[in-house]
Amino acid sequence: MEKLIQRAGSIDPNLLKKDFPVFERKVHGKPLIYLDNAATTQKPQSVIDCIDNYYRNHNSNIHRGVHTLSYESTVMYEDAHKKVADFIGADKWNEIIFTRNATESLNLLAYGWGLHRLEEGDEVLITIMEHHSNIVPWQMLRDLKGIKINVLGVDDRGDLKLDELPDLLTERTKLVSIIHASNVLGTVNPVKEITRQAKEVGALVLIDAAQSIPHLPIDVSEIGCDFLVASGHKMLGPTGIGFIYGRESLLEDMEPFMYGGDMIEKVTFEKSTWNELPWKFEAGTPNIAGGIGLGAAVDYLDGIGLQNILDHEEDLLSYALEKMSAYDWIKIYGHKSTTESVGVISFNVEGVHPHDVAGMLDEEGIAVRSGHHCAQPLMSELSMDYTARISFYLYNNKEEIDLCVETLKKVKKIFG
Ligand code: C6P
Repeated sequence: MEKLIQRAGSIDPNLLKKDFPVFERKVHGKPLIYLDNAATTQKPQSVIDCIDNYYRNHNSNIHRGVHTLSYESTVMYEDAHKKVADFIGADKWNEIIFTRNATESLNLLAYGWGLHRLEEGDEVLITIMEHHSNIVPWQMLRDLKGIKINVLGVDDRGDLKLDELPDLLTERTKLVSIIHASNVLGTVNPVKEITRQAKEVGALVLIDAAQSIPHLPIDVSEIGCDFLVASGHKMLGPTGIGFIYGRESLLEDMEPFMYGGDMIEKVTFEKSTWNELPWKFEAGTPNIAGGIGLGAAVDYLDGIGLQNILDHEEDLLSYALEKMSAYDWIKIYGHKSTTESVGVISFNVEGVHPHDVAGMLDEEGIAVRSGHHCAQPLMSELSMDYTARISFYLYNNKEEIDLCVETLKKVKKIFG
């Protein structure tokens, strides 16, 4: 940790790379250039060691034994909740619920809150930028309960049409559920201002921070939101772990999502009562190793400093945009305004299918994603089916961007 803090202030991606064992391997005989960080991030040695240590030395179930191992596992798992709470500025650690991922978090809120608190005719406001995970659960409630989904659009610069927000917020709006940073365009939405306006009509606010939390400092008390969700694997943590932040009073008032072991206080055949927060929402044996691993990822990110990560990514982003914009056969989506962005660029090479672009980049050891990025409504709004996408993180450098652009030139020559 001390080593990391000393590095804070400016990021040296080449030094940081040494913390990530995956960069020791080659892909097709070439050094790995990992530009698929929006899909998932690589894991530092400290996270891998933490999981290894847990299984080697502490492995045991939590809340279920008085023996030493069970006590240690329980403390480690609860500590991980505390780390996440501190990381996002939550008042209390019991406001953090561990889930499998952002998708499960959103489903938990749709079932636990929406199913019981929304009535026919109530409205949920989302945006056209949403990931499918923040669309489909509300469609389930629309079909089940007769709620209405309103959608805030995006302009051709890739920004939300904020001037249309007041008309979409009505006295029937019970929830505004918005993506913080787009995993397709990189746009960072003004969630604090949107929250302020939502509160004026008495709506709750849910932030999908899956694409923002790994890349910029977030403070839920400053935003003023009621819920926030994210995935561990997009922030250097393990797969299979995500979380919800929820205001304590709302979580207390919510119904459980899953029923069974550990989420109960007392069970009789006549009636069962629920455990205290956050365990009411963590039924069954949880992903203990994953939770502890997420805590280690938070320690690592804290050691680097989120502002440093953001500054580094902004530098990479403007460098990449400048390089790529030099070629009129590269079509870049979004990034046309001065709004804050995270390091995500969706693009197409004229006349070449994005899967071919990604395939040829892979030949050079460069990992990017191609496809619809689980955001089909946004894709169709911007008149595209698929794109290639590069996405940066703290271990990427400018030489990697140069190599990527050089390879795109080859792609154009061969396929275009
Ligand atoms: N986006 C991407 O390649 P899960 O899959 O549950 O961990 O995360 C879902 C999710 C929700 N919201 C946003 C903004 C996201 O970016 C994601 C995950 C990945 O863009 C995988 S589809």
